Amino acid sequence: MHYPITESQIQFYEENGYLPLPEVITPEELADARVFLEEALHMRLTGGIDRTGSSDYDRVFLQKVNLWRDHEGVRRLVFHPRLAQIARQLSRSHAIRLWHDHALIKMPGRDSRPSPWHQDLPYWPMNEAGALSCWLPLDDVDEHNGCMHFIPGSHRLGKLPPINLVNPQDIFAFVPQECQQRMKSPVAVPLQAGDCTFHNGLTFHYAPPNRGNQPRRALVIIYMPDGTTYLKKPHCVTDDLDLEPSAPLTGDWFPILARA
Ligand SMILES: O=C(O)CCC(=O)C(=O)O
Repeated sequence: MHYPITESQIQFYEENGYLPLPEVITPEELADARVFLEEALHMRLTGGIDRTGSSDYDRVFLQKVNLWRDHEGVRRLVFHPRLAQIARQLSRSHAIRLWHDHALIKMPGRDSRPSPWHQDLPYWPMNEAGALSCWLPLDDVDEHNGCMHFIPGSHRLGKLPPINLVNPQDIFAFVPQECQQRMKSPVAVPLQAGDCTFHNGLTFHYAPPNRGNQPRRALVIIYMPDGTTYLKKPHCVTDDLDLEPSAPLTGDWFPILARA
């Protein structure tokens, strides 16, 4: 099934730096995704997600990167042509590659911490902007259990310093004075499981603590336009790949998932 994206949705994404989309996966795909994610996490976390999560970082979210490498069902979801084609259209690229996936599980309870306001691109070893994330919750999300919040238009500020997710700096302190007022209008995006948001790697985003009583499970698929090149800096995905500075990010780790 193709998911039609209109020119006005692309323009909304370009203007605001994010785009919510309803029902990007079917109820059957959602049911499978929940099983696959659970299985993949069990392979990485001894005892499963309910038995881990005591570090300060884990209280922001349990993060497991590149589950597609471990689990065939997760791989099919991460490589899903419908989602990749949306990413390609929003980035107006001729071809879109996988950067990586990660599961972000925000555990419930009094210890749960917010995902602080940050941009993603400052963490990533890429010279160009343009990479974008599909944030796909496998549970219904709202302000009570950790839905995403965005600052519309914040991606146009360009790349700011990376934010420490455990002891966060105030990202708004890096915003020039004349833009401060505009940057203070966050939009909360509650979603049903199976809906998603796409956001640009430069868009400021945040999620509140999970005050519900179940883990908030999100699978995030991160895409980059074909032609994105390597910026030499530490990152768990590229550290062992022996890449030359400015080499295009290509090959088995970064497959093309959709073409025009
Ligand atoms: O899921 C969250 O709490 C934060 C998500 C996030 O930071 C991201 O997808 O880049």
